[in-house]
Amino acid sequence: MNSDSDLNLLKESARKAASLVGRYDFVRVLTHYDADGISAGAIVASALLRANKGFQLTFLKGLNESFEYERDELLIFLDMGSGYPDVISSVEADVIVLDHHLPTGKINAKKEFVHVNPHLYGFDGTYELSASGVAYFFANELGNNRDLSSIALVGIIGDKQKLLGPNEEILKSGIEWGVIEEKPGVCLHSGKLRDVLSRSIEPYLDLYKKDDELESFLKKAKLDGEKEFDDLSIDEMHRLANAVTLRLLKMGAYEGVIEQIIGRRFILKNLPIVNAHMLTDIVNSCGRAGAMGVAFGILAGDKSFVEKAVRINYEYTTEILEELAKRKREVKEGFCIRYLVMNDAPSASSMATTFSRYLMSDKPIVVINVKNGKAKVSARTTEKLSRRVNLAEVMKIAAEKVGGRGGGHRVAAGANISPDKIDEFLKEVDRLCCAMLA
Ligand SMILES: [Mn+2]
Repeated sequence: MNSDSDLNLLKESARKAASLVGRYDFVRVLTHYDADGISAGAIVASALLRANKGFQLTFLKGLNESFEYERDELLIFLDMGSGYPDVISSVEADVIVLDHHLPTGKINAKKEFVHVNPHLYGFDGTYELSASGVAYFFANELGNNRDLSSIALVGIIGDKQKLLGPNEEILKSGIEWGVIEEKPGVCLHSGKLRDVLSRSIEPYLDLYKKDDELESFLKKAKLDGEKEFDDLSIDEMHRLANAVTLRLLKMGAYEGVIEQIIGRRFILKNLPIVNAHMLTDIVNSCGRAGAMGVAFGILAGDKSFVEKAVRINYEYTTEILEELAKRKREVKEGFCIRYLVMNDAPSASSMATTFSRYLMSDKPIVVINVKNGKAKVSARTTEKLSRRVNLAEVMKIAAEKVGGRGGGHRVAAGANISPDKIDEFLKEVDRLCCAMLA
């Protein structure tokens, strides 16, 4: 933890960003398509709208993708930029970067430039502030936008952060403003308990299509599978929390997961889906499915998108649950890592996250998905292992060695490489992880 003065410096830099916006009538916003990026986009869009600024919002998979702009525009990059100093340095327009990825080099901006990133002010951007949180502080320098704290929480949960430091301040601010409510219990989706448990991915309980196991789970916990999660009594919620904890421990899940999902859950009182945990999963799956507009609509408060978003989430979840069951046996052992190479799979990153958090938490895992002639790499590990292994470094070095590009966070990183270099890349990743773990 750090002192308050650090957060004041971050806010000061957010204020500089806000005053740069003051010089423009129109802003071009580029954001990432995951839950944190979409939340950051929704926060910045609302704040710009309220400040009477025109804007265009574009979703990108990353800065490997090209983007267009005019030289007399202001560009705001959300949830990206800090790890791509060369791309940001090449932009011939005024630029604001609101990001939380580890800054990897010096940015030599061509014009006006404001960089707001928790790492620059002594905070850990992996756990203490996400892009949606940075966007929240920026929005509150543009005006009073404290009601947007509920959207910031979606990004915080989406990036699996902790409610510490600046994140804790955002949570407090949301509770004070009456848009977030904290309740005791376990973080699961709303719905019939039986469906909720069997279809849960975060936490993954490994009860999908395991009807007998699910029934005995319910019976042991003295819970009625037909009951709605939202209608559980305090006692029932308590028994559910205990049963989920026990199951996770038996599965060999990473112990840090338990403190994240057991104890308290959050209600977002000013959004169309009030279960924070469920909304985060829905926003995430809409992003994965390429339906960023649907997720954005919900975060902007539009109820008419809910039905479509819930359907997208259902389909996405089914795909992931089927894929997890099928691929579990295909995971291979390296010396210091595990890895899985897939072709045309729905999502490498969700698979990597679930394996690392719930099923194989004792070694870093690297999941590669080959699609359209490109190999997309997702690497994940636990917070505990990340004290020794820095996956951002590993991905960067190994990808560059084979002519690709990589980076990210210590616990969660990625790379893009050429499919014919996969073996060489994996060898280098394993070697680097062994060296760091030694
Ligand atoms: Mn993020």
